Amino acid sequence: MQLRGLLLIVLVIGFEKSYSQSDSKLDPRIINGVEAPISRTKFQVSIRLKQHDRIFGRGHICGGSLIGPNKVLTAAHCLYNTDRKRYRKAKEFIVVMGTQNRFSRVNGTIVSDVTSIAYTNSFSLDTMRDDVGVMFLKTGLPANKTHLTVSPIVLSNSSVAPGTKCQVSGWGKTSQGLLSTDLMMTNVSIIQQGVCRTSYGNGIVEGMFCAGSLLGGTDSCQGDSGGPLVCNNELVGIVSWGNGCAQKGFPGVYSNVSYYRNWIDSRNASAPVDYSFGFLSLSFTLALGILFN
Ligand code: 4AZ
Repeated sequence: MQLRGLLLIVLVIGFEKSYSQSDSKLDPRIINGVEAPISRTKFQVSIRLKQHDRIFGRGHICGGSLIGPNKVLTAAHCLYNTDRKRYRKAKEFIVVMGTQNRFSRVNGTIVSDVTSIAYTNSFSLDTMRDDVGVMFLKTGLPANKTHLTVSPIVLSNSSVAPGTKCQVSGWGKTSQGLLSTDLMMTNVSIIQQGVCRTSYGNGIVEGMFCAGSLLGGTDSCQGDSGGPLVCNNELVGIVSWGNGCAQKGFPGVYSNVSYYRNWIDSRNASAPVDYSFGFLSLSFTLALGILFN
């Protein structure tokens, strides 16, 4: 009995300690950004779980980018239900665009159901390899008329030089530790693969790259996942993972849009679950192996 009491006290003290520790190093997360100008984020979408969005805005789980009138690029991990260890169904999502404030529907806001999703069978939550996914919208951009606050972004098809200044945006966690009400944006620089590997070692595989500030201080964070990293008006990266957010020496890790470009381009509304990237990369690896043998 006494032992149990003692154990309880130890547990409580232990808990308080770890709680206050994580509280005090409240890493500034889109941490230390500014409110995103609508003119520069017309392609930004909010991906939500329909079930949780009965209070409009509460269901936000991830960002995404509009890459065609009915096509959204995001991260595979945004499509995955980690509790149930399976991909979600398209009907579990809604996609919202043309909003700055997550909780407000304004003139021009589009709310769409999702008709199908696509991902690769090689995505792994353990390694975050191939963290790329596509969604198709039921009611995307209306055809034949320009929309004031929503428009798709062009995909990059080449790698971007280290040092290039780019922008990442989203409603992810801020330095307060909560999802943001307003869409935020910050500047991050593309980081050399070798430097990225000094931070993350072999955790960085093909299809990943780092962007951020090695000094820390500004970064994407939880809830920004799936969202856009834009350089020179082209979509270059997808927010994927990192060691915490905005920590010195640990920049954000992004999926490389140009690396996945062929896979992304070849997805269409009638190709829901897909295995071709895994297959293609396997054949590519085999082909390279044969070539260099
Ligand atoms: C996350 O947990 C997450 N700093 C997203 C982005 C980054 C870290 C974590 C990058 O979804």
